[in-house]
Amino acid sequence: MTAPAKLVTLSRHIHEEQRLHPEATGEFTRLLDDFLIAIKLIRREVSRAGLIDILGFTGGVNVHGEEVKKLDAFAQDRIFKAMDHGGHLCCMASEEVEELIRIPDPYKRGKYVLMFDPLDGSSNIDANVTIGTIFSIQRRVSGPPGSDGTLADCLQKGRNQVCAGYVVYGPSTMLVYTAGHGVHGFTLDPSVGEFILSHENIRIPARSKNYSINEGNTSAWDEATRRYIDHLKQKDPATNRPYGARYIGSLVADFHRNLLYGGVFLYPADMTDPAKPKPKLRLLYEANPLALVAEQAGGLASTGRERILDIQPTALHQKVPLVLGSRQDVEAYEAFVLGRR
Ligand code: P6P
Repeated sequence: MTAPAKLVTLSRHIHEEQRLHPEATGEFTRLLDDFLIAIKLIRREVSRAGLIDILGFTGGVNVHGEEVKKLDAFAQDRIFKAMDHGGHLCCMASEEVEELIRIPDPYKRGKYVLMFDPLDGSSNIDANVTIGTIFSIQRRVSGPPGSDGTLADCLQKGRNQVCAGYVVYGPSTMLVYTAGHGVHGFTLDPSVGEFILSHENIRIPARSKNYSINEGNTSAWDEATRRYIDHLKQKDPATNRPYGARYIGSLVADFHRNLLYGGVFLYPADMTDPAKPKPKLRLLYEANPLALVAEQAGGLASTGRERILDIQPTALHQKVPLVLGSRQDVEAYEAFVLGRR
């Protein structure tokens, strides 16, 4: 990753990326421009979350004439209202909405599908912990142009995604995305409301020194996960040190740190009842988009037995075990799961 000398906004970068897709019509650029509007509004509310009660915005209508809701419902509402009328989408899917989200009449149905987690980790917001928005864009595969999107348009393998990324609302707000030509990070300059290219062509270190997992769940892990984590706690011959433990409990924050510094994030299924594995994280709008970013940055994403991007989804809110990050660390975990170590 090199520090960019040029001053490039996200909109300009997307426009340039667009030129790499011969069939692109500029619609993709306008889709992401609409999405950015929602992100800036979400970031404004997230940045003053602590004040919501103090300033009395705990209900009714705030100074902007907007009904004040829980932040994740607010984020959901802003993304829906920014994206429902642009004519780029045939449908949407959201962590906050049980059913497939139709494009309201009379708006035009477009050729893309947007799936998103509007505010992942929002339970952390009261403690001022970094949270994020995760998004995935697929090209529609069903029905005639202009018709309503269907579940088939959402239930595509992650490898088909045309774009994926996340926004991390931390000390600064960053948007990280890939459209299949590398991973690029943009930091919001709030004084001008522009996302400026700050991390061009992010590459995740092939091997890391940190692991991210909720060790409170140790008793629910399978044997391979227990052996792998115990292995990480032994001194690494290469560094004469064990791996460090880094866990925020906010997926976007944990992943973003691991993407920049190297690291492996694990959320294995709860195996308390081996006959009924209980994974936690969602495939379509958490695992798939972060898996595409990880692989485009030189990393990997796996369930331990299968690469995330190769999974054929079967349900909108399907959950999967997720191991994500530095390539050699994910491969090492897979070796433990497959009994090769
Ligand atoms: P646990 C937040 O609630 C979330 O969905 C992810 O952002 C995070 O990685 C995970 O759950 C944390 O789960 O069980 O460790 O609190």
